[in-house]
Amino acid sequence: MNEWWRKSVVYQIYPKSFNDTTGNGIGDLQGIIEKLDYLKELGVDVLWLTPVYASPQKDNGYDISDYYSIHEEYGTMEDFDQLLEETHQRGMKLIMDLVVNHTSTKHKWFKESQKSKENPYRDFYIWKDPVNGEEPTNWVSKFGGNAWKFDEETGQYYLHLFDVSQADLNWENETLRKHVYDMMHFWFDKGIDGFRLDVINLISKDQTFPNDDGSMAPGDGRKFYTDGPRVHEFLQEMNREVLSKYDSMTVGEMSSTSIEHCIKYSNPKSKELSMTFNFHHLKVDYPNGEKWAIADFDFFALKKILSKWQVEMNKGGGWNALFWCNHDQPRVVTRYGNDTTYHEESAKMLATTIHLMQGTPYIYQGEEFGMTDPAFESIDHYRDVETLNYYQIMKEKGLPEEEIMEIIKRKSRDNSRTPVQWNDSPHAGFTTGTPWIPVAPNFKEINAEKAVGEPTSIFYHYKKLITLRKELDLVTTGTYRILAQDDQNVFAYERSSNGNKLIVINNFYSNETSFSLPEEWHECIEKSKLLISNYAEGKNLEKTLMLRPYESLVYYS
Ligand code: TEU
Repeated sequence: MNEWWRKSVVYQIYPKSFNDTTGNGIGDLQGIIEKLDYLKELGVDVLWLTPVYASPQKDNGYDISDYYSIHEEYGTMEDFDQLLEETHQRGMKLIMDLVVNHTSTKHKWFKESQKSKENPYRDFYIWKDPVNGEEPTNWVSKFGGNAWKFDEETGQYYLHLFDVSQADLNWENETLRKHVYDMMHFWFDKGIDGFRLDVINLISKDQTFPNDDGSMAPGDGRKFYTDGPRVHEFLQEMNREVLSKYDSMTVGEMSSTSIEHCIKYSNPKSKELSMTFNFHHLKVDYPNGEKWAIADFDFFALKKILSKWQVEMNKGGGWNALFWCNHDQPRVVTRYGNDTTYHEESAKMLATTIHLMQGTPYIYQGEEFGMTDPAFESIDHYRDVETLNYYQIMKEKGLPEEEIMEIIKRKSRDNSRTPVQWNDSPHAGFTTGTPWIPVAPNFKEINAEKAVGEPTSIFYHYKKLITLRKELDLVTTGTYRILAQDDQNVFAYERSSNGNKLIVINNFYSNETSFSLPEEWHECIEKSKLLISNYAEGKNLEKTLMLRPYESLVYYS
């Protein structure tokens, strides 16, 4: 197997917000088919679809009620087969989302499980007796509140690390695991090219189910199920039973993980997954680890974290998924860039920063032409279950409405879930009906059609970065080294391999700043070539470079 995914670029599609062809305000599979040529033009290799299975949509498809059928609003299994075929015809691959830490409580397994303690499906989920008349542990759900829900019928609680409608599966049960593997075979037999595995490092729980003493946060609980006791064993079994039989790629979404574990998950020797997502670089704007609070991002922490993962994953033989954006994160140009005065410059700079690192880059729909957070002012515009829960929690804490809305505006997962801005027609060309969530107000200035029509747009910057990865092996294989670590404005690094090297220099701020080239690079000045930059006029490499706001320069020697 040639590990093609090491040289690939992945594009993430959130179908609900991608493109609607029926006019019901919800994106669909035919809508994706309609845009395949656009994606081919961008140059991406793999499409990742977030869940399109049957679902009550409490968490936009991450609550699955049937793994074997397509959610009605998205289309039919025939539409899916057509999408897969047309994707392959264009030389691209397709991966699905595998959500097997939990199912919807509307899944038939859960419905059976709920019937009685003796039901054969009872043990597919995590049921526990009350302790002193209360919840079995003090663990909190990621969407707020206690993570256990009492069921009157049988007098026990079930565990839900996410929404109350997302019941955690019991991976200790061998029959359940077999059911999961059978389902994976079903999709592979259709011809899909792999899976993104949702919160896969949470599947193995500490079987003693202890209370959390609150050393991280009150009732946090994470240490009892994150990278849990049998997680590697389960993934090795999944690899043996399923993954090893196909030429596929897998990317595990790893909540609050560590480098040591990610090396194990993604080193080919452990026979688990191809690569991992981690989120440490996206928590540098969480004051004291708290998501629902506002702080400027910590630039030194950002450089340090990304660099550490570059170096150590490589050393340990692991493989990083590289990304700034996904459907759970605010838009990066608003978050770490500048979405007003330097929209284009900062969007390109951020793209260059991540795309020339080692790993497999992911582009989230709309990122390729600089979509921003929508800055909705009213809670009525928000749809996400986590956002709505935290709105209530913050209200109950007594925070003033204005402050709550300021936090939600910056932090809500809906920031990335507004419809893709295709053009400047009503609803940005996403739908002829009423979109399920409003379109961001800036769609007339920021949209795909405009970007494709301008040769210097963000879109073509992404396209060029994708091409560079294809042309220069160094981007995939080269050694990473951070430069000017203490610089307060610049994130610079070097990639080198077999006597060739790249220097990537990025100004992360709106002020001008000077950058002193490291000594070892002085002898390369003459023969260095500017590969990609984000201002119309480039510049030659010099001992001291004056960098314009958000300027990004990449030289090859
Ligand atoms: O997300 C898991 C996860 O831990 C987060 O990124 C989550 O959105 C965050 O903790 C909230 O602050 C995955 C999916 O990407 C997400 O959309 C689902 O809601 C979640 O799993 C449950 O399936």
